[in-house]
Amino acid sequence: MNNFSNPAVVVSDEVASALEDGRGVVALETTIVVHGLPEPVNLEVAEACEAAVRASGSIPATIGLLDGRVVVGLTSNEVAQLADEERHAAKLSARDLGVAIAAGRDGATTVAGTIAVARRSGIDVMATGGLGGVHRDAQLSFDESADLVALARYQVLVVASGVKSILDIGATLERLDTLGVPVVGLGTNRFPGFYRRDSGHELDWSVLNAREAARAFLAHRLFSSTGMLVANPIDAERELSSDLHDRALADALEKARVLGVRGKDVTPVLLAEFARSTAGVSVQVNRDLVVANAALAGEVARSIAHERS
Ligand code: PSU
Ligand code: MN
Repeated sequence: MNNFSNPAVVVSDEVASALEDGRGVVALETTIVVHGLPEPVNLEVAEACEAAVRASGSIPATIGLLDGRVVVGLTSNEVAQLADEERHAAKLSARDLGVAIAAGRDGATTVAGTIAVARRSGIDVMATGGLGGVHRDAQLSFDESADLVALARYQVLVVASGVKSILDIGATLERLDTLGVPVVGLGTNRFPGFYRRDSGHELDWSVLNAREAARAFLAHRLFSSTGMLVANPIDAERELSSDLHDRALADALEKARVLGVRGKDVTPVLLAEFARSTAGVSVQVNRDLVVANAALAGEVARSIAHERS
């Protein structure tokens, strides 16, 4: 089944039959693989996320654009093609999809781009590392990730380890409030700070497990057309130490300021500087949290499928 019935979108046989059978399906993004993590860990993460979703009893649907066709359920070969630097895959938010399709481009989808595709394909759940958010200088730059508006627009449950600490976390939570997007901690009422378990911000709501998250989302959908954020903190023994974190954060913000980066490049530059400053430790933490989020998303998708049947 192809809900798009449009040649610009190709749904893999495995994903199409999982959707038809009412099984849990988890959308996975590709920006993290192409623009967020260095080689060779990026491709290992893509594989590990798919394996984690399968181990939770759901089917992964990695999403990206190849030669102007949106693929829902990329093979690992196709992910590797996208990540090949020579192909210069673009970073695609929701607004970029149509233009990139028409231009016949390759592209990696962000959270916003991925949930736009997921929603239209009938996929309810997505996993990522950290949601995009409001940048620290947003009052001057107006830089607020389109991920926030996309979550308000597309009814998809996103599992993330909060938002990256490079952002203005308090402002991001305020925007999610305004946009009507519920934020629910998994086993915690503290909002996670990506590399660290606790960003210092409290949450109004928490759930104990994937099943409760699934039920909350199904109930939310009775009254609202927005998505929902399930905030899953990294394991305590895997988080970045506060010393290392604070030093890397200062380095990263300074680097971005000196380079004067703008727009789409801001997040990749900050993440790369974090990796340099922590001698790769932040990459390992990022890897671990994304894979854990994929596993949780797999459980949530399976619970949603179960509750509906
Ligand atoms: N999570 C990660 N690494 C990433 C991202 C998320 O662990 O690179 C990506 C996602 O694709 C997210 C994007 O949508 O960062 C945010 O980019 P921007 O701030 O330009 O909206
Ligand atoms: Mn931005």
